[in-house]
Amino acid sequence: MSSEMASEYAVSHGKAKAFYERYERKEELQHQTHFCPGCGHGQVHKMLAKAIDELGIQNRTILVGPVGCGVFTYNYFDVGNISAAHGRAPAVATGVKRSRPESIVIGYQGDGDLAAIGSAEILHAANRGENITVIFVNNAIYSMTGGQSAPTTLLGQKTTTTPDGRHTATEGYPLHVSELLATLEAPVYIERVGLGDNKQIAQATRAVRRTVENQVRGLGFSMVEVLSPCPTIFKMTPVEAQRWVRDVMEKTFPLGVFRDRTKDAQPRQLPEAGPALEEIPRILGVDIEGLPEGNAHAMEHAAEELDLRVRVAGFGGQGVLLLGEVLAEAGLDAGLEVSWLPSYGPEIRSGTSNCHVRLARQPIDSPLVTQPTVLVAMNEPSLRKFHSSVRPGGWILYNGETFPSDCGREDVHVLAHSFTRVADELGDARAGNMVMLGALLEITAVLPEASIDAALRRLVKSPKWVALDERALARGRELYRESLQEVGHES
Ligand SMILES: Cc1ncc(C[n+]2csc(CCOP(=O)(O)OP(=O)(O)O)c2C)c(N)n1
Ligand code: SF4
Ligand SMILES: [Mg+2]
Repeated sequence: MSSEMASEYAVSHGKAKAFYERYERKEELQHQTHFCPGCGHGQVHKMLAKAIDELGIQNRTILVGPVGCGVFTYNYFDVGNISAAHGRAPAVATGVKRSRPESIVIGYQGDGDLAAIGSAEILHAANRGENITVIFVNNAIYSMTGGQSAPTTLLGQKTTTTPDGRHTATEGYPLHVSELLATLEAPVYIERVGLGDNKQIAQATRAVRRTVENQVRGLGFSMVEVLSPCPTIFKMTPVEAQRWVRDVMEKTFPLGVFRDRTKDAQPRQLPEAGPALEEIPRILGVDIEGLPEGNAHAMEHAAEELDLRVRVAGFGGQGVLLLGEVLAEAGLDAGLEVSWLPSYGPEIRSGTSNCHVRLARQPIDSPLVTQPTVLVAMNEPSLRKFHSSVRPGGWILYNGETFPSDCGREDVHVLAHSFTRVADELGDARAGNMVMLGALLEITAVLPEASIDAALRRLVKSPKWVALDERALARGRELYRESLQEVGHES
């Protein structure tokens, strides 16, 4: 073997320089990523980091991350990072590349992100021939949100939204994004690769590098589509998922190069720098003197009004979202302004779940609750995560017999109890959420019981569960009243 060949085949271990030394995402997980074992995203991340290293572009790379399981690109890649709204990476990448043409701008997207909600953005960025790189990780499903069908879901493939399998009559045909974009004039390079076996992985590594290199050479729009396993949602072992990509997925999505104009393409002319910011009002003929300063005081008037901000957090399966929904529905029934915002963790494995609920008399400006007046912590990790965010004078309801002393605060009220055990004694531990809700309702006293009853009956269909939940709510109210007596107050 020649020394040149030997270096091509040399195995190198170690982390690419384009990755951070430590991942600061979570204190306890700094040595690993959030991806499940066998996830294709992890492999594609490595390929991209390697390409950035090899091309020596780390200092001028700007990575535009997606919403989906690839959302944490900014935790892993030590480059410039931007998080785009779901599907918008090609539009964001366009803006970045045009304003910083010397940068290497890479959009990273899943199939839900790119082929569903972001189908317009990718189509037009490709059609304009933007000089950007797109890494498209196609696992034929919405993984992060738990397995709904995507435009790339295969015919017959069962998903949570196509439980009998995808049918052409109802969901149409799998969308062939690479082939579709290759019908456009402008794109310079489009290839579909897979992660189905080692040979495919080697080809994918080359293709990822090539799409980045094309941009370094200034050639124009390049995209690599990577058929990728998601063992968790496919409900397969990592090896089975990898084989499925090769033996099943590839039949619908053949691998290959669909467009290669890199030989003839001329480096794209960079647009001339735009006018200086201060020049813009003059060009537009706008007089900026005397424009209003903005409405910074708009919220002040709502201060004394009802403004209940609740954060509910726990493990998936504890009824976190339902607790929030009952609260919000009851608020609606009582004629209040309400918002309910669920928040799922992107990693299916740890299965955390939390939601934000606001009840107010004034219109609600944002559904986000970053500083709750009441925190309902259904497990210890949630308490640890959110206890410091509670507003002074607010409440923490904690599902645990003893409140961890290092989470104590002088300036908030605490009600700690094993609400799950109480529910278990009532008939089913899963009603622990309603025991906690009962305590919350008694503490806050903002909602009439009739509204709670109406909400419960709307959201819980089984009469058996409605009856149990009502007992749980009543017991939660009692627990709060009893706690007042214990500390010598009379309610
Ligand atoms: C505007 C908007 N709509 C919907 C969602 C919910 N959502 C989050 S990720 C996702 C789909 C993810 O699927 P995909 O892009 O294929 O990524 P994967 O998790 O499979 O890698 C959806 C619909 C969202 N976050 N924002
Ligand atoms: S759910 Fe699927 S796509 Fe998401 S991290 Fe796990 S294996 Fe990867
Ligand atoms: Mg997907």
